[in-house]
Amino acid sequence: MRKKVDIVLALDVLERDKALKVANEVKAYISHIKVNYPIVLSCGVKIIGELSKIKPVIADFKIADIPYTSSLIARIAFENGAKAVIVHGFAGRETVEAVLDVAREFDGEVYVVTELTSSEEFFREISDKIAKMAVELGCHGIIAPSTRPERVKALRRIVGDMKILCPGIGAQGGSLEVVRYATHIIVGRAIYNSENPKKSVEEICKKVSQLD
Ligand code: BMP
Repeated sequence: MRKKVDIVLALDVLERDKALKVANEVKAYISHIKVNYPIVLSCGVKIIGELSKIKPVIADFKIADIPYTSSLIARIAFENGAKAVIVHGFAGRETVEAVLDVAREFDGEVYVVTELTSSEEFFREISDKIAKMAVELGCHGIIAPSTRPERVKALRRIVGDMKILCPGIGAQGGSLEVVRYATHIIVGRAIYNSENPKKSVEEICKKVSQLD
């Protein structure tokens, strides 16, 4: 059983001021800030650099394009200060390799989505294969669903010691039990939509510590 899990703040807010305020309020409790399209499309790509001054940033662009285009997206993320990028495993080995090649230039990390928290419909048949591919290619982590803890347990058996980052805690009703298999939990709305983000993240930390 894991004794410690890191919290990644999923900062899907649209206003720069709110993003910086929330990130600063909870920085003592989180290991990373994850940015996704909503904040980058609203605030511009430079927000990655601004947030990087608070905590290392994971650029969750769920890259899923042909290798060349995927490598361009990854390069923009790393050049702007991201420490890691997220790529969709279903895009295939060539795409993941192209993103890894760019990541190596920046000493960055690549996390591969195995299956989405919101649906297992199409992922059911491929997520184990995606996890195996992530191991074979030397990726740094996988994204796995806290909404299906039994899947996180199964994926942990496939990926060995690799990082597992689990979204879905809080607003999506995922289970904190995944801290037994995950290295990181990803939490967004339960923190940034809270009237008191600091208190909410403290409560999550408390619940996690009570699980051990
Ligand atoms: P929230 O805690 O507000 O539900 O946010 C979850 C975050 O994790 C969002 O940024 C979402 O895009 C991301 N995510 C997810 O919810 N499920 C997945 O399977 C993969 C994700 O990256």
